[in-house]
Amino acid sequence: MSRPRKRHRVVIGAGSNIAPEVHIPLAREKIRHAHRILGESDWVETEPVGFERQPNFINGAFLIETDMKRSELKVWLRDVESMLGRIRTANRNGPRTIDLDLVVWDGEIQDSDFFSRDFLKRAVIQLCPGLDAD
Ligand code: PH2
Ligand code: MG
Repeated sequence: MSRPRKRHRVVIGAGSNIAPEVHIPLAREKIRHAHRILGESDWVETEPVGFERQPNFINGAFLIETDMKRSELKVWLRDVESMLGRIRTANRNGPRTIDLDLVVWDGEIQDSDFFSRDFLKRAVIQLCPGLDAD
């Protein structure tokens, strides 16, 4: 008998500045089919960080429960980004249909953007109020 897989609680930060009204719902559907969505932050319009000459973003986050391992989830997130038309260019801060970042894994911050981007911190704290104290 194989052992049951462990469940993990994860916050996925999401952002889009190419047709976000299309790509955020599509991302939600992909996530919903592969994981359990426990919560979703508010979605806010944000000014572009890092590279300014591009449209504003819509940013938010999903709290999910998953039985994927961390490495599996990272690959899965990249696959979803590709399926939703994300094209990777030399500009790491350029426009994108969807960006899905693993921000919190079982209560541990995984992405330093959490500390530098207020909108991301706010979305995460909305989903995991306990993280605020750290
Ligand atoms: N993501 C980036 C670069 N700049 N700016 C905003 N407002 N929101 C983002 O999600 C974002 C960004 C690369 O990860
Ligand atoms: Mg990002």
